[in-house]
Amino acid sequence: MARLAAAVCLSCASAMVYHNPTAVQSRRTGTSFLPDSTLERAEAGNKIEQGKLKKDPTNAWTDLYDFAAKIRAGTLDYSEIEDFDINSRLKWTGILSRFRRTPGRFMMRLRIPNGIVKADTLRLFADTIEPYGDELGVMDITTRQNIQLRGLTLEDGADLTKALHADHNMTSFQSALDNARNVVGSPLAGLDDLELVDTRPIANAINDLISLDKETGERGNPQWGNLPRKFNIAISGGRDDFAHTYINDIGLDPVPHQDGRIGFNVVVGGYMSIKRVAESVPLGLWVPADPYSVTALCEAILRIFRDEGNRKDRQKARLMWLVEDMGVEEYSKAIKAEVESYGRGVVLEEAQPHETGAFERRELLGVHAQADEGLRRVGVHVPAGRLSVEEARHVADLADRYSEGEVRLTVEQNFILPNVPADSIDALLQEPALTMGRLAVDPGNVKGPMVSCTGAQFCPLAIIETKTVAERVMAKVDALVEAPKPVRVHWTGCPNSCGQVQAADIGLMGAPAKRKNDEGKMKAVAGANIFLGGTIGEGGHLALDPHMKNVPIDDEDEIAGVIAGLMKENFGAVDRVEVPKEV
Ligand code: SRM
Ligand code: SF4
Repeated sequence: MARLAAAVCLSCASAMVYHNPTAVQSRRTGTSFLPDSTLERAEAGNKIEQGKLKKDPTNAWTDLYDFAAKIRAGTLDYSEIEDFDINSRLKWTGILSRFRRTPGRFMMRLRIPNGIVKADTLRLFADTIEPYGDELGVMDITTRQNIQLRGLTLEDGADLTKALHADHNMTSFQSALDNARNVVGSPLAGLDDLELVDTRPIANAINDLISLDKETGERGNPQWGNLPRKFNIAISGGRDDFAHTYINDIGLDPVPHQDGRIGFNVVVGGYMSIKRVAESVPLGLWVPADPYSVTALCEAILRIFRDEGNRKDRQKARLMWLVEDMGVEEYSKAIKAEVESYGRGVVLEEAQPHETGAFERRELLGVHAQADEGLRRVGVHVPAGRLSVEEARHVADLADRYSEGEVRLTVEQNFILPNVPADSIDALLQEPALTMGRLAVDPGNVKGPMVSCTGAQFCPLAIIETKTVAERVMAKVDALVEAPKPVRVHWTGCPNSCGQVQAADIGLMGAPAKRKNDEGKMKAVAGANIFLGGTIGEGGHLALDPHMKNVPIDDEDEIAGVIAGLMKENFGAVDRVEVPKEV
């Protein structure tokens, strides 16, 4: 195979001719960056690898507009678009078909580096999805501090990408399938008196490394457009590890150098999947905490992953497998040498010792002091991360009124309003948007820490419905018990663990279950495996094996009782004396 694979327009099958008037010049494809040995392995690789070689997914960045124009002109309909395009290639644009659950509808996954989004962008999202109605047109905050829009048509998705690129310095490109995902940073960046590193410029620089084509200045970077698998990067700003470095392919853990400079110890390979769940391993390296050095490190890790990662077995293609194949020590040497080979003056040093003094992880929900005495950060609970159009507009309005239009998303699927003047707090807490509906500043220790993946309403891989069930069940649990500290209950619809159940205090993962029906026969019902005792923050650990298996969850009162029981046995919860009004 030629090293520079030809880009082919899907609609007319002619090389390098795009119908999109905005594509002014031909661009390199993802495949064109692969060395011959990698191409050979990809050719003999799994179906996705072969599909990527046949039709380069990075060309979907312009095919999207071509499809949209043809659909609008009535010369193409969804059924005529090839399966690989609909189900795989379009994922490079961040637009994912949800046909299995919602025929004719797509989901759009954004990239929101460090989870920081502006009020006007939220309004654009709300305006885009409003026409799809209350059920389909919703917005989800994800477990990567990101946003997904639902109910879209392909055509509207294409329009939105143009608007995002032109006016919002934002893209959905390269947010799904074999791409590096949204870069997670500290939600308290720049606000916090205990901060070691402001993660914002670093998250933005990594986002640009991944998703900005330096040759053309366009969004979508083909250099990282043919990875063997998904790739996650997280940067922590302090000892709280709000970014969960230990479950990311690259985790940047802030530690001051003995000589006083600030930087990160590098951990790699953390991930969750059906086949295996692994905590990161330390690389023994330290990188200075500036965008220039950190992007060199990420580039080296991505380059070696792209060219050497497993192209045969997708269950063994995440970074951890490559690190283990090479051996941590050899892998670490290779990364250091690669960074030095760039000749940019970046040198990776030996990992630095962690501070060991007592440290209590801070809370994100509720009203908290900031480094600046006159300002407060206010964390708001969004049940299961789901926002209706109306709620999204409320969030934008609150941000405009109290936090200079800025909203910070968290991996717990909530948001923070930063820099709220202390003397505005009373007014903010009385806002109807925070007192009359689902959004709450003080949701309590039972409902508040809940996280839920997408589940069967939209996700084709789900075994159970999650978000709506989780919200109802956790309200019931809240009516049964109160807990002295937040108890993190996570729900995930299948073993892919997008809802990170192994990191939860109590985690429910969709699984088969049975119970006797009225005739005394066993019948299949919605169920879950329940994990217990995952920890987060400094020294966080995953609960690798389920504590209970195949527990029926179809009876919501019953499963609420099971969760309340686990809270009492393990997290100091006690029976509620007074039942909250809303249940
Ligand atoms: Fe995930 C696949 C949703 C975070 C592990 N994930 C999917 C897909 C794309 C499946 C599909 O094809 O439809 C889901 C889309 C459903 C939908 O309509 O929303 C999906 N994942 C999500 C989100 C939306 C869950 C949420 O409700 O927040 C999260 C989006 C994050 C983002 O903004 O990019 C999400 N997924 C995660 C995480 C958590 C994290 O990143 O910290 C994990 C575990 C960590 C990891 O990746 O190591 C995760 N998702 C997976 C996997 C298993 C990966 C593997 O190596 O096998 C899959 C399946 C796959 O890739 O083959 C998957
Ligand atoms: Fe879908 Fe499973 Fe991920 Fe939930 S955990 S979003 S059900 S893939």
